[in-house]
Amino acid sequence: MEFRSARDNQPVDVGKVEVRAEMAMPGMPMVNDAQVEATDTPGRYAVRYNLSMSGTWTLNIKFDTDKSSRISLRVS
Ligand SMILES: [Cu+2]
Repeated sequence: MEFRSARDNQPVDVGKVEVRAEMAMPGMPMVNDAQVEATDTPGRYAVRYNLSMSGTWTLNIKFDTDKSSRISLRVS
């Protein structure tokens, strides 16, 4: 996972990053907290998650103490 500045598209170190994968299934919400490690490259993080089924997951990303973002991840 890579973070870049919207201003100049350069990589940005965003400090601590947390990633939680969620799948909203009726009656059976699924959640997995990913392992996130900073790499030697500023702004680039290694993310490992364990997703127990295929389908569309939402990655909830927290970073830089007070910012967050969501992305959809299609797993097949
Ligand atoms: Cu599921």
